[in-house]
Amino acid sequence: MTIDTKSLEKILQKARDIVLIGHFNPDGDAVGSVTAAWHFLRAAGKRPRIILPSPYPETLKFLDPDNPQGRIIIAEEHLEEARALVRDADLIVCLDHNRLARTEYLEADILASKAQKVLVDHHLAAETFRFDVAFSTVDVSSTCELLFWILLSLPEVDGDTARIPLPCAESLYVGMMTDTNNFFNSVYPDTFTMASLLIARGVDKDAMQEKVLNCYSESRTRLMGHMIQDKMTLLPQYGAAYMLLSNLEKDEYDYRPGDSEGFVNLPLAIGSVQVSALFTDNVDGKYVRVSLRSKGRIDVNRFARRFFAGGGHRNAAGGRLYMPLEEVPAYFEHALASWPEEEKFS
Ligand SMILES: [Mn+2]
Repeated sequence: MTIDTKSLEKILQKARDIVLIGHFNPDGDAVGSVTAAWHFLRAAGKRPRIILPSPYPETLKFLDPDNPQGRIIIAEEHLEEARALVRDADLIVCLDHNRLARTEYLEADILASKAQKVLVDHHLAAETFRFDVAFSTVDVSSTCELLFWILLSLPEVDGDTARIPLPCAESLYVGMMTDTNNFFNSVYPDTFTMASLLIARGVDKDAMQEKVLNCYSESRTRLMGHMIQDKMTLLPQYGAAYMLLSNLEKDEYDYRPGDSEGFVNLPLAIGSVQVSALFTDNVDGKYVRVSLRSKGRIDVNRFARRFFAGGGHRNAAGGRLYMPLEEVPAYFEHALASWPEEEKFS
């Protein structure tokens, strides 16, 4: 895949202080894309900084650049520092989110900043009009894959992956690996090309898997068992299943950010389940986080937009509900019952 990067090249030439911003509740693709961009820009002589709105999973800590200037700044914990960086940047790059609102605390600051703004994202209906340059397509596995093809198209790389620093290549691989659920979904022919090129570049695929997928705590694996055994409800009339995760249970199982990553996929292993939902109390208890997954042509992106104030992709979407967790099952059933037939499939 080649990408026209001319307008980006012009912006990059002039920029020195570059702020890379991921989304709230960062996943592997968010952390992978901001750290990959950091390593690339740093090697290119720029002064990049990374901001994530909220803490990210501990299993991804190894991607955090081991450098005081690379340290990821969590806006939730260091809001003034994050705001100052956004204000003083020459260039802001938003990665892996389609709406500035997904930066949670920083939307107004980003809009007010005089910095040039670039978007790199793979979600539907991105706010491209808010950016000077926007790379936005849904025909890639992940933001990391899109970023990989952008980097490869830049003249200083010119298709030669040897010119991509190894830590950058590792971050790109991890973002693609996590967003595809380790090549389980959202994989395109180019995704395998990317994986092949990155492995040839020196990325240790097995080591990445080991660090990201096999380094959870005991309590996380026990929580997973508890969710399947005690918290999963099937609604056969809708081919649906859902699980509820309360803040009380999070305490009981010593929950860390990212621990419920992948839980929403578990019910899909059941042949009759076509749609799966995970409802999680947010840390502050102010709302319920909604994760949705589906099989085949069932479109949970449109489902999330209509009923859960969110969106995403056809088979993976999310949103929020402002109601107590115990009211969610009735709302979910109501949503399934009133989901218009013409919106179910895409
Ligand atoms: Mn992503």
